[in-house]
Amino acid sequence: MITLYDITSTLDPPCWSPNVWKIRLLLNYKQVPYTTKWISYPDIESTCLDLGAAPTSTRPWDGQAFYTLPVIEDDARHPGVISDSSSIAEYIESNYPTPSVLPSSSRTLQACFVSYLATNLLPALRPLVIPAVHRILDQRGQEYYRRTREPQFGVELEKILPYGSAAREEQWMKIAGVLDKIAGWFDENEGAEWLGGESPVYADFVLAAYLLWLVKCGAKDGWATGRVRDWNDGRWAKIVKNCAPYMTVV
Ligand SMILES: N[C@@H](CCC(=O)N[C@@H](CS)C(=O)NCC(=O)O)C(=O)O
Repeated sequence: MITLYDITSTLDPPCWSPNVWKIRLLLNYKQVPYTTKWISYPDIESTCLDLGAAPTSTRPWDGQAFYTLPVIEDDARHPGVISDSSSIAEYIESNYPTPSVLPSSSRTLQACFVSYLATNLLPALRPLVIPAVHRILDQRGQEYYRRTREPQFGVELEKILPYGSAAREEQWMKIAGVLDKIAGWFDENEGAEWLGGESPVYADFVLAAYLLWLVKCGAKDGWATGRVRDWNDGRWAKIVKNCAPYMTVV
């Protein structure tokens, strides 16, 4: 059985982290049996160290080893502890191959798409979503998040693109620009609901995970007001709806 380590919050169900959503969607889609362990932000490092999970990069705030979730622990295999969402996706695809989400026919193109999301959509979303993440965390998570994120932005979380400011509107427009481009790529395969055509590929779950970040953390002027949700003829709401069968939390 696989254990998926996810970051807890005050939401019900608690999941909100985009990197963990990628893996949860994948496990559910492939119907791989798993359970979830919920970890508070300040406990991620010690949990990873206890499991023997490798760091995934260096911490933006002090250059030390960065321990992150998702991590999976597959007690059926040795070594079965994997960190980093892309390595976890590779592991799940190799060990639970059907239905395939990383076929060799589309692997390179998926890598290009995922890279575009990481370098364009993610940075555009970050200043709008990060202050909203703080609101939904448990108390220890909130304290840790403020302590580690504020130095990166150089201001209090509440002062990052304040509600109603022109800078905030500009940021929403940046997101619209990125999403217009992606919508144009989807239009190249008119009628297809997934990048994978009739069924999803891993890159579909990566896109859905970033949208779910926005949906779940809920900036007050975001998804609930129609921003992103209703853009590009409702394409983004449709993607979230199409992923609903794979959002089960176990
Ligand atoms: N490259 C990693 C990044 C994972 C990541 O950044 N996870 C965040 C939550 S979304 C985390 O665990 N941060 C730990 C911290 O800030 O201490 C992946 O794709 O899994």
